[in-house]
Amino acid sequence: MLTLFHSPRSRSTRILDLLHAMKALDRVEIRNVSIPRVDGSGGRDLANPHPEGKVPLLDHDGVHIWESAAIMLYLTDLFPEAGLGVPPGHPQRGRYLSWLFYYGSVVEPVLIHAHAGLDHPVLHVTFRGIPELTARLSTALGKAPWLMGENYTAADLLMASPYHWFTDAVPDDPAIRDWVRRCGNRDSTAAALDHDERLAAELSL
Ligand SMILES: N[C@@H](CCC(=O)N[C@@H](CS)C(=O)NCC(=O)O)C(=O)O
Repeated sequence: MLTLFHSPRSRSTRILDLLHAMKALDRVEIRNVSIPRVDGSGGRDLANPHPEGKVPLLDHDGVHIWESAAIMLYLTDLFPEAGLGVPPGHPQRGRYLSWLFYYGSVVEPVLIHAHAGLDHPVLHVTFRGIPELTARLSTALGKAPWLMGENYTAADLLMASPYHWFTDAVPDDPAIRDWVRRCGNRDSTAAALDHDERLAAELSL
């Protein structure tokens, strides 16, 4: 059995989006939990098994999978027929893994450092910065409409997700701006956001 521990309007919303895009909602139970919010509202939910009380967390028959990129990889591997991932053995598999891991290991730290106004040589040596991230996206999206080429995948969903929250951070590059817009305009994303608002009402958010 698959259970997603989810809280609306959070990083977990992108997992809900993926489940809508994969038409896999009937395969996963969505468990709505509260989390502490930056505005001081909410609070840790004892029903959430994440060791730090965070979301998203996916439970598959008692095994816990945490971190958005790991959950996306796990789900796209589990439901390959949905075509939102790149399966093992495919020549582009390594590229798919690289975008997912680059997100968690580099993109989110770089965007959070910039948002927090943090700048330090050690951070730059370790993660590089916004110009390098912009160049990576610009190069990829200058060649093809999506990060993996001709098809939208979970890599696009994950990599574009922070630009929907930090709209000021969207680079001033026409190919990147167009990609962020196309990622946000998908029917499955609209359905997921609608679903998320219904879940938010349950938690009185
Ligand atoms: N790197 C994790 C981050 C998860 C995370 O920070 N989630 C936030 C929601 S946006 C959370 O649960 N915060 C509650 C807390 O910090 O206690 C991922 O991408 O899954």
